Amino acid sequence: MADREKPASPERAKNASAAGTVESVDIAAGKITIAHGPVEALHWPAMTMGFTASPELIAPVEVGQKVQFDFEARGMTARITRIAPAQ
Ligand SMILES: [Cu+2]
Repeated sequence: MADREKPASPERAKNASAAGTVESVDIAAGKITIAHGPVEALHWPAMTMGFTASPELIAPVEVGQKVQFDFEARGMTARITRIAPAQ
């Protein structure tokens, strides 16, 4: 993701949805890496990036799985709030 200067005040969380393929998942650490498509709501291009998520949320997720997910982005940090296999 592009480098940006750290804002003086915390950025507001923005909610968005995306679809992608799971590249790696670390349930214990609550981290998942997804190669996702463009996120128009945030003006993000397609990319591979790490997200945080509760271990319970990502426990059923498997590497290589195609998923659809919702997340909350705060600057460069994004936390998944819902994730499900892509239909
Ligand atoms: Cu991204």
